[in-house]
Amino acid sequence: MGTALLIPSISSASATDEKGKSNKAGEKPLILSTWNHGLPANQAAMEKLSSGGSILDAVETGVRDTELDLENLSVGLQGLPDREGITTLDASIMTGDGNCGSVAFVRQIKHPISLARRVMENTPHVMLAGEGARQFAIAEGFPLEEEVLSPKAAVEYAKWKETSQYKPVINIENHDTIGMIGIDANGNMAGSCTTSGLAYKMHGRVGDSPIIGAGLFVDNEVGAATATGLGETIIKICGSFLIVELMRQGRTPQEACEEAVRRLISKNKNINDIQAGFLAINKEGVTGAFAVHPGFNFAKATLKENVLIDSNSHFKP
Ligand code: SD4
Repeated sequence: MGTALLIPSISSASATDEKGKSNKAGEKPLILSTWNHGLPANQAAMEKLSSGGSILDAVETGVRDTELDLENLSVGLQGLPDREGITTLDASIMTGDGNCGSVAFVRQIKHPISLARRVMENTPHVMLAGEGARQFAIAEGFPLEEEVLSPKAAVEYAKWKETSQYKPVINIENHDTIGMIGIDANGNMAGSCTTSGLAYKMHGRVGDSPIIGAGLFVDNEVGAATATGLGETIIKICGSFLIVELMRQGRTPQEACEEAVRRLISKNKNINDIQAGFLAINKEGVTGAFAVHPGFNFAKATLKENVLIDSNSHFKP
């Protein structure tokens, strides 16, 4: 992390005057990230941007911070494992000119977001998965981490093994995938998304986060969107792509996020057990956020502040 704090220190106060609502007048530069781990991630991203990094550098740097957070059980190698006890990671990165890269079902890599960036920059492909992604990481000089659960994850996995029942849990302690989208002062956009996915998933399961258009989509001509929550439901509606396309047709970021949530709800009968949340920014720097259920929050950073905001939701508390 840089030495000079180029944005004011983190505030945990919700900006209640804009709870769940878009900021009507856009602002640039701007970074939005899912959940409360978005606060330190935004700070790292803004510092990168303010010290001369590109918006792509900023969104990579920001979520690398979360990938190292030992308290976080849903991002990085300390995340909760699949039902075999193996932690597998998904990540994607995209720039507003349409370049993108992702990795899925990858093991032993501390920074899958940086591996996704290498896929984008150093291969003719968009996505690498599993053993192929790991081999590519080795070729690129990424160290392989020892495959052991973090102490916290090991305790949780042992508890889960007592019943071995799989049920996606919504709003897991307010920690979840980190999706980050940002716009620089010149209107260039980029986004990143990284996760260990659903706890106790089937071995080989891949969620929305590395799927371009589902967990993340960015287009400088329109805007950017990212998602968190039950990935299967987000993939089925191409959530992030849907939001960007709705903005292209004239919806505000807020309206687009709300429409995506309505679409997701209309396609799922067991909606009481499903949480998903979306964030969006348009090319003017206007923002939107919406979730299925209460409990989703996000961090918003400008040059002036970095605040945690409670998202509005379809179902009310
Ligand atoms: C996934 N969307 O793998 C991610 C992780 C998440 O609740 O947000 N889990 O489905």
